[in-house]
Amino acid sequence: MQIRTVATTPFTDQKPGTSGLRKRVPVFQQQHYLENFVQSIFDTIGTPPGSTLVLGGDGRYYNREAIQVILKMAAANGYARVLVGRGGILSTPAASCLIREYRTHGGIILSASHNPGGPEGDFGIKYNGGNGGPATETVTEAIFAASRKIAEFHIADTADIVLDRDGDHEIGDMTVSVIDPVAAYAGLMESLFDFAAIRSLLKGGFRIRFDAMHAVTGPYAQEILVNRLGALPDSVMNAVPLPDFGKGHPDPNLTYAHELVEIMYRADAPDFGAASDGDGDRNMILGKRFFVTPSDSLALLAANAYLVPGYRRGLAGIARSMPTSAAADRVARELGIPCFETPTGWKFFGNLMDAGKVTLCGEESFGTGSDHIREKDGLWAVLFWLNILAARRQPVETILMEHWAHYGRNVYSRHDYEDIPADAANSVMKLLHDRFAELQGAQFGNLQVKRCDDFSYTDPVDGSVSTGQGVRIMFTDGSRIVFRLSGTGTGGATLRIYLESFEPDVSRHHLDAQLLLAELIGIASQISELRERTGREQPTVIT
Ligand code: G16
Repeated sequence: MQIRTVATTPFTDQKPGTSGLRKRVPVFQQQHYLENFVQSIFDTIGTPPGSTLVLGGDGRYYNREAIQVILKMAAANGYARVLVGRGGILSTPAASCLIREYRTHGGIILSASHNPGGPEGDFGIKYNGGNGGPATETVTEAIFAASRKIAEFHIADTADIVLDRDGDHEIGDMTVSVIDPVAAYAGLMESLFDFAAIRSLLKGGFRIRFDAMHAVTGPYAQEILVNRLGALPDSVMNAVPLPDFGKGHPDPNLTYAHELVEIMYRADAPDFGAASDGDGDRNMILGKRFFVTPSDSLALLAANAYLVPGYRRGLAGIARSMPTSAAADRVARELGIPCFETPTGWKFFGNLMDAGKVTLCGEESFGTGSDHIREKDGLWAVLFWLNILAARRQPVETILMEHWAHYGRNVYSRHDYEDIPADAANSVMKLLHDRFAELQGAQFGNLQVKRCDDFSYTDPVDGSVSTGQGVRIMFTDGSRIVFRLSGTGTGGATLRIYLESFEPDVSRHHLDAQLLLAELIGIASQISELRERTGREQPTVIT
């Protein structure tokens, strides 16, 4: 095998966002674009002797091509072994699971998560460290810095590896092990949840529907829900991963998972519905004609964790991202455990979990997970819910209503304005900053502003500081509006408005969130001059 060292010049736009580098496929197809970024990763993380790497992706367009390039570069950069999922497939949680199980020098995950795929769609690449979690900001900054001064990359001249059969192959001194992408992950799930109880629930006629959205979770759901738990074969829909996700948008929310939503709102709806995203780390939970917000889901899992074998020992603490509702904080208070508020991005939970400070984590962006791995985990959340349902034998809606009756309801919604011109989005954010002083103490109907700021976070473990993480307008009654620009989009800018209020009155708990939040929605529009500055009348997505 010959190793080639190829001269290259830097690209200026290889700065990882909320979760890795995400760009349109044609950007990645530019000569040396992928190679530059991969070499920047290798130059940053080094290659200790005998290192193993995990490699796989969500099966989207360009996944296979990228895997072949990365394998040849890993060989040229001195790796001893690479574990690749069969067909190049690994869900993000399964990759995290493998990194931890094999104690590898981290892994490379190819995904743009919930963003659409295909020749004109999105592609993405991120590095996860040896703890199985997304690289910290310090590491992603170092990768970016390396990408700005790269002058050469190393690649082995060799034939492509056959990815569709399990087995070992050699590239020079490096072994490529093509492995079952599902087995280790499914085993981990079986160790956490009461599979016998879930099996008996399903056997008793409890009907479920899981939408894999033509993305990576199909094979995982098939093996776990159908083969191991005995769910009916039609319980898993859109189960074959396709490079363009069937031209869909694999984002499990009420807008993009509409096929599932229609099924769950029919008169003969199944008892439980769920969907996951492109790379399998997000989840949406539905009951019969009932949507569970991700913020409520986190709180509910925490309150019911004592019913689940893997969590019966108790929770060390809970963490949620700042824009996520404070529903989980109420549960933490009652359990007498800490609740941490971090910036958006799963990478901020890693240190807390590694330090044993938290067990459960969640984000409003349809992410929930625990310290079993270091990524959020879509199917894990589905199994956690099924375990609770098997233990409580009540409908999803009843469980939520009982939860709210006990803790009160943190009424919550997120309004997304997608693909707006970056200038307009930035001007909205600047306007809000400029208004901090004027808003202080301002009265809007019954609501009075208590405080405004731009959220910043000091990591309690390593002391690192992250600033500019979202503008918060907080009211005296505990309601709040948060404005934040997404860090995961690839076209224009996405402005997110997060709205939250607290409703203690049980007689109002069944009311629609948009209705309960109407006053806050009006204030958000007024103070941001959103319509005037973006020309948008309505959000693109409401969750
Ligand atoms: C990523 C991150 C999440 C984050 C989400 C939304 O999820 O891993 O932690 O909450 O993006 O981020 P933003 O609001 O910046 O778009 P995923 O599923 O896309 O990897």
